[in-house]
Amino acid sequence: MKASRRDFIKISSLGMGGALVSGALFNFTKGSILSDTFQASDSFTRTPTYCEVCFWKCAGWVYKNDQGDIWKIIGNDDDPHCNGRFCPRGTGGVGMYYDEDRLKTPLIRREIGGKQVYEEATWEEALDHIALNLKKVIDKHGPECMALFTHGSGGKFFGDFLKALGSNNITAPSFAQCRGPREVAFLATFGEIISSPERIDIRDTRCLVLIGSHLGENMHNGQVQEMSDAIDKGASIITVDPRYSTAASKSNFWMPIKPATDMALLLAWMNVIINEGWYDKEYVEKYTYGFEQLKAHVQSFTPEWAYGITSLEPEQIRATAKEMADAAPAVIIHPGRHVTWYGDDTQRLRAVAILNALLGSWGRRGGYYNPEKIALPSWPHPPYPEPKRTWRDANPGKYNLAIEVVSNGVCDATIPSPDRDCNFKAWIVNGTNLITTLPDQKKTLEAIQNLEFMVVIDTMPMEITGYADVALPECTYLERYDYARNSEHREPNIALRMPATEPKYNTKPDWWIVKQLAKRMGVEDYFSWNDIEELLDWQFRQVGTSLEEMKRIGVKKFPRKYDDLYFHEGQDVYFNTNTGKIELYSTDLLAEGFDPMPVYTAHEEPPNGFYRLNYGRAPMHTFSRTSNNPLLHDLMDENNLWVNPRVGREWGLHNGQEVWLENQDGALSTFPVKVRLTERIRFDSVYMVHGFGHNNKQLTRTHGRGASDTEMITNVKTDPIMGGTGMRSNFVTFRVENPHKEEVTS
Ligand SMILES: Nc1nc2c(c(=O)[nH]1)N[C@H]1C(S)=C(S)[C@@H](COP(=O)(O)OP(=O)(O)OC[C@H]3O[C@@H](n4cnc5c(=O)[nH]c(N)nc54)[C@H](O)[C@@H]3O)O[C@H]1N2
Ligand SMILES: Nc1nc2c(c(=O)[nH]1)N[C@H]1C(S)=C(S)[C@@H](COP(=O)(O)OP(=O)(O)OC[C@H]3O[C@@H](n4cnc5c(=O)[nH]c(N)nc54)[C@H](O)[C@@H]3O)O[C@H]1N2
Ligand code: SF4
Ligand SMILES: [Mo]
Repeated sequence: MKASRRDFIKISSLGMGGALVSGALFNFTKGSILSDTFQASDSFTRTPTYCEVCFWKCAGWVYKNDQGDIWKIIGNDDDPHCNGRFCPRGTGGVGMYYDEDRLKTPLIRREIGGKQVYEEATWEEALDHIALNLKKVIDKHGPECMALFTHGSGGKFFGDFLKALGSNNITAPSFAQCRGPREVAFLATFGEIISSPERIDIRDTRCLVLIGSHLGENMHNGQVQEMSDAIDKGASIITVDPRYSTAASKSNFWMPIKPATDMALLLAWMNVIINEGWYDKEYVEKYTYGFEQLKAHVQSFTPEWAYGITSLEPEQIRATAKEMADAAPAVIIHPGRHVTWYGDDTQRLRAVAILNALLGSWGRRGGYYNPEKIALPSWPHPPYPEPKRTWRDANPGKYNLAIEVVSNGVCDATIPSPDRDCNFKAWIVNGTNLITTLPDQKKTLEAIQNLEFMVVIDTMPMEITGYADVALPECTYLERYDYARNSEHREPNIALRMPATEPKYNTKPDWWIVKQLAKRMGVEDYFSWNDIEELLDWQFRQVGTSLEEMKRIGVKKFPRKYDDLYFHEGQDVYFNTNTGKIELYSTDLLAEGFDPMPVYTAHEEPPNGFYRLNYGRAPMHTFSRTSNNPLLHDLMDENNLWVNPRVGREWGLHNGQEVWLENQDGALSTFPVKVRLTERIRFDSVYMVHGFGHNNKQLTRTHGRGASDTEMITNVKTDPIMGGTGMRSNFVTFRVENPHKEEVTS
């Protein structure tokens, strides 16, 4: 077989040999969180951190025993993200540090004897090689032909590096594969985005409506805690989910909606709430724009109409509308987070936003609060050069309402096409496993083959690292400083991450990597601090604290500037929309040629013998990043395929049986997945947890365990408003015999 431009490199590195590779370190036993491995000790030292296992970024303390082993991580009591408690993944974060499969030293792709291999390199060699190649791309195509894909803390250093070089094509999958549609929808409605942690006052709510948000499996810490407190205080929970989720099991109402039909339910709820006069009249009158148009618009969307589409009983639709209205304004129709489902997602989230507006929950206790954060100044630097082109020029006329760079837009524009005069030529990929993260793997791989250069910075040998020209090993969050966490909340607060221990192997933090690269690329003026301690201490001193104090306390809270967590009675409020009001009728969407009010459109149905592929989270894993983590792997080592027993009978499937998946376009799963027969999933769908089915053999624990949902997502419904990738219009069928057998024997 001829080598393609960029072969996936499976074999371990060539060259300097085993010196840097230590043997298996610890033999973790089932369920243990280190306690079987290390001696308990009376004398501990503790250092502050914030967790990097997911993006809730809980602040905690890392404890080391007197042998210097990291012993445990626990939550910081002062932290509003976690209130002193970590989720199972956060506790298991120690496994990221101890994982013996980690990337251990820089690797450079070389062609030796016609075969592509990774050669171990020193940091000097790797950084020189990167600088040389980025300069080549810049000289030939301009700096705007570089893009950064990033997810996670170190991204800001690389972002600043790219801006210093003259490109602002900085993108994260957390927009177009995740929360983008809700941000654009809420911005169009209220003039503000939701952001993270979500500004929802679950603590004080009387009714929480979850539309697909599977809290309890989605373990975003503070939110899950507040939900359980709210339940204890008697709040009612309404869960709309085709699957009997953990949240559904805690709910007063479970609405097992037919997948892909939520818009019909939302419109019917509006119809009932408006026609019964259950909306907040004073609020709507004072704060909103377009009520009369909305009222006329929803007249035909009765619960009876919605019943035919959603399969939800009209009586249940009315009863739940009443439940929400009785609780209003202390009601939250949850804005969701991973909301890129069917391609009309911005409009669905507009419907969610409008419903909240009708019930007057925005700006009200138990609804949506007004979050605040402090302004932590940036280290002074020269102005960034003005890029001559941006990702928008590569996607002319598209996604004008996107408020962040659209990752799949950058990916598309990396594949040469006669329709566009600009292509991306170099990618820097930091902390995102694009192969499992972007839908339509074939396209992602095609884009990568068209690159002149790709650098990947990761802690683990993931699928994406196998395609890098240079792979750089970052040390884990337990071994490094990062920028302080500064996210908005009820009270402004900041959190420090500092190293609990020295970096293992030959790994380095992003701040160091970027500073070294900046020097080599002649943009060191933008990073004129000596080291990160100087940078952090300077920043902290601008807001009345210091690195020394932050090391002691980990989290610092600041008083709010204004008493504006909620609206005051009768307060005049200016909303940052074209009309200065909450826009039930969106002037922005209209101006862009889209429906100013949400409409229902039918989505594709599964062909005969196929089932809609539904996917989600497991409490003990985060995407693809934790499946090889020794501690979390012990808690869950593969995903299963949830299949309704009726479907199981039709196919003669039994519990635990391995099946391969094939989708509507003929894509086959590389690995089999075990069937789990359960009434908790509808007969028209199957369900699996995202993040398994790794095909990189260097992930020794998780390679080949379970199946990958991403491999089955080839039909992508792009949201025309903001470019989000709807991923739930894929249908799978079962292959009970190994479809790869022939390939193996031939
Ligand atoms: N099929 C499918 N696709 C999805 C989703 C889905 O459910 N199904 N979910 C979507 C959503 S909601 C999101 S937010 C995105 C998330 O997408 P990603 O952010 O790409 O998530 P991960 O798959 O966890 O990839 C994170 C990468 O960061 C690496 N990493 C971990 N810690 C560090 C670190 O400290 N430093 C560096 N440099 N690297 C680190 C990990 O090893 C891993 O390679 O995926 C989206 N894509
Ligand atoms: N443990 C854990 N927690 C996490 C993460 C993680 O990786 N692990 N990732 C975090 C991130 S970045 C994100 S974005 C969130 C994602 O978490 P959510 O925003 O909660 O995820 P979704 O993918 O929107 O929702 C998944 C749920 O939607 C249901 N569903 C599927 N189709 C439909 C439909 O047509 N209608 C309705 N109403 N429901 C449907 C599924 O059955 C499933 O229960 O989780 C966050 N929390
Ligand atoms: S929710 Fe869990 S994994 Fe996410 S940051 Fe908090 S402790 Fe870490
Ligand atoms: Mo996400």
